[in-house]
Amino acid sequence: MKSGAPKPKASPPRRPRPADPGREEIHLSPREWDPENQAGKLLEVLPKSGSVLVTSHDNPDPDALASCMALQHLIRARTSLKPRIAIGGILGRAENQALSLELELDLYPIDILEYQRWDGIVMVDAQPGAGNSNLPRSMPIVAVIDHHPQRQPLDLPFVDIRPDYGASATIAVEYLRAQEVEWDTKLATALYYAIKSETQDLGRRVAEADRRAHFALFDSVDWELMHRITKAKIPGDYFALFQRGIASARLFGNALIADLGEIPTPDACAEIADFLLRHEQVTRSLVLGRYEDQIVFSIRFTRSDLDAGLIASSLARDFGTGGGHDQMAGGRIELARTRLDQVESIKDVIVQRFVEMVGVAQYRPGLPLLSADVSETGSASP
Ligand SMILES: [Mn+2]
Repeated sequence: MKSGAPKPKASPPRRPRPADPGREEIHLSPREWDPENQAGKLLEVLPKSGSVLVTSHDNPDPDALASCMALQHLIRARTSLKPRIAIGGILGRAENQALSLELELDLYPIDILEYQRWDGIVMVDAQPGAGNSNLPRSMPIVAVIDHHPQRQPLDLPFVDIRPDYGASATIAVEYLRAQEVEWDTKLATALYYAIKSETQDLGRRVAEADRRAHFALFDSVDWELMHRITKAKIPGDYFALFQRGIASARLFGNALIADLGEIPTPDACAEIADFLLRHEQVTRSLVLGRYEDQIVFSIRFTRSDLDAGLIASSLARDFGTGGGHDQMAGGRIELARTRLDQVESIKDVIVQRFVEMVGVAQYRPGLPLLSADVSETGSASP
C-alpha cells in the first residue's frame, strides 16, 4: 500500500505571543522537507546491529504508546534490528491501561537503560531535555520524531518535528506507508485511537495529514477492541477525582482553576482539565495535583491567542519544568524532601502566575464553580 505523497505544508501564521512567556524562543532544526523519504532517512541513521530502544515521554499517553509501537514495527520490518520499547512513569488513565493490556504491549521500564549497553535510542512524541522525560542526556539518541514545538536546538543525526501535526502517530503512519510496511489490526487500532484521542476526534489542533492517516487506518481498525479501550472500566477513585475537581474549581472570568490534592495517577490533572474546559463560559483551565513527590499541573485552552506550552513553562519557572502544545500543556515540579512543606505556596505561585498571564487577575479570588452565578462573573469572550 503506497500513500499519496503528503504535500509540504506551509507553517501556520503565528499568533501574537503572550508578553512574558514569549521570552522563550522556539527553535527549529533545519531539515530538508521531504516527507516521503523521512522514514528512509530514519532507517539510515540507525546502527546496523546491536540494541535499539524506542522510547517516549514519561506517563505515556495513547499517542506516545502507539507511535512507539509503530516505529518498533517499522524498524523490525525494514532492518535486522529488534528494538524494545521502554517507558518511564506509569500508565495512568484506564483507557491507556486497557490499550496496553488489550494490545499485549511488551513495555519495559525505563530503568532497563541502566542494565545494558544501547547502540541507538529513538525518541518519539517527546524530545530530550523537554522536561517530561528523564532520559539521561548521555544516552545515544539517534532520532527524535515529534509534534511538540521544538524549544531548544537538537544536534542529533535525525530530527523530524512537525508542530502542525495533531499527533505523532500521524507521522508514524506516514513512515509506514512510505516504507510500504503493512500494519495489523492491533497496530491500526492503536494508531487510530492515538489520533482520535490526541485530536479529540479530529476536532482539536488537527492537520490535513491527521485526517489522511485516520482514513488510511479506518478499514484496519478492530472496532470491538476499540470499544474495549475507549469504554474501559474505571476504578472507584476515578469518580472521587471528578468530585474533587468540581468541588475545588474556582471560576476566574473565563478560566477555571482546580486543585485535586493527592492524585492517583499523574495524568489525572489532564483529564479534569479537559473536563472543566467544557464549561460554557470557560476557554481556559488549569488543574493542579500532587503525585508522590511531585506537583503536576495541566493547562487546556480552547482559544489560541496564547501559547499554553510557553505559559506552562513560565508557570514552572524556578521550580520545575513545563511545556507542551499551544492549546494543551503541562508541567511538573519535583519536590526535594526539604521542600515538602512548600507544596501549597508553590501551588499558589503557579495559580497567581496563571491568572496574570491569561488576563483574569481582576477576578481574584475567583468564584466557586458550584455556586457561581455565571451572569455575574463577566463574559467569556472579549
Ligand atoms: Mn502527542
